[in-house]
Amino acid sequence: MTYPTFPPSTTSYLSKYLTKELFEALKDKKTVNGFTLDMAIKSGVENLDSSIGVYAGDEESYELFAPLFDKIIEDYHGFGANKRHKSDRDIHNKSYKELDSKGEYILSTRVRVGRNLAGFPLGTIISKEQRYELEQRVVDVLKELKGELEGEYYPLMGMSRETQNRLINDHFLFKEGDRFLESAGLNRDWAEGRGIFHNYNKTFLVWVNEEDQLRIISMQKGGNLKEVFERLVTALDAIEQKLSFSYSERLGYISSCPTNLGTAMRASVHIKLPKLANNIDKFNSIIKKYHLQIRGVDGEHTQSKGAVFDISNRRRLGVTEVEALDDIYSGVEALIEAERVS
Ligand code: ADP
Ligand code: IOM
Repeated sequence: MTYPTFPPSTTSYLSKYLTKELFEALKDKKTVNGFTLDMAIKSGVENLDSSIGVYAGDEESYELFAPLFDKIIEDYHGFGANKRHKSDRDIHNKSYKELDSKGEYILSTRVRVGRNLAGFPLGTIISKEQRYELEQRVVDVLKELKGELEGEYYPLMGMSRETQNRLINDHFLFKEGDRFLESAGLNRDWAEGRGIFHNYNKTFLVWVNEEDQLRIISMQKGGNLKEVFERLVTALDAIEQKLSFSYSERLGYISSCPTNLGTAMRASVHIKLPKLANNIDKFNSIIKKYHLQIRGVDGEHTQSKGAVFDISNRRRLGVTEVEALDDIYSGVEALIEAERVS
């Protein structure tokens, strides 16, 4: 393996922080599960338009390759190496109101967390047998959920192309063939051991074995962030009784991409902002002030359509779930106000 060089136009965190010295110091290290620097950086080396460009293979990767990962983590999350993550998902004394009671701006609200099972390597290096074993364990737990969360698991293997496309177009299912995940090893043996669980009205969903082993999702039409978050917490409380997740005292929930450490939570709205779309400076200043992120309507690495944007909390580590929720709540409130008076 030789030191990768990046064209000057590359903006990934990998290209920013992987110095030749760091590369030389880390290139021969290997975690107990066999994860190497080469594997960690492959996605960013092959995809120059990556925003981050690195993935982990297991919890140990974050310690062994800390000289690289910690720089990226500090820059992305503002979380220094001496900090410790804290969790708090109790919103009972929060007075979140419906963000868009007349339904003029917000189309839908979604809150997801990423989770990976303790005792398994992450998806980047998990074996096919382990992936199937993990899928079975997870499905056994999800099938026991009751009440509003009750639903069914649909494996990707054997799902018709038509059903798959419908679920993707309706924003319920992950896409196929993501080149960033492909380079990271996360699409190996596609579609084996992957699938989606959802309740009957598709307000609670679990993706199995995509970028993270689990993406636990609560979503619905409109802007009721509180209701969406509370449903997610109810589901997490139930699932955590049966599954134990990979968690570090320092970094919180372990995820395959460092952007998702900590809370591993992304709370988003799909929101129509035609006036702000034409006033980019104002739009960006609100996004920056409230620590938000803009994505396109079909998820990461896609464009907005018809002035509808995916707005979410950018910080996930070093803030609690409640603080991340405050970022999105106050930020979206400010965006709507700015759109209204523009
Ligand atoms: P993740 O949120 O897990 O990081 P993506 O950004 O790729 O993943 O989004 C996954 C899917 O979730 C996409 O189809 C995207 O359109 C959909 N999505 C995200 N936020 C919302 C939302 N607020 N309402 C409806 N769909 C959403
Ligand atoms: N989380 C991950 N999909 N992403 C940040 C990849 C990247 O663009 O580097």
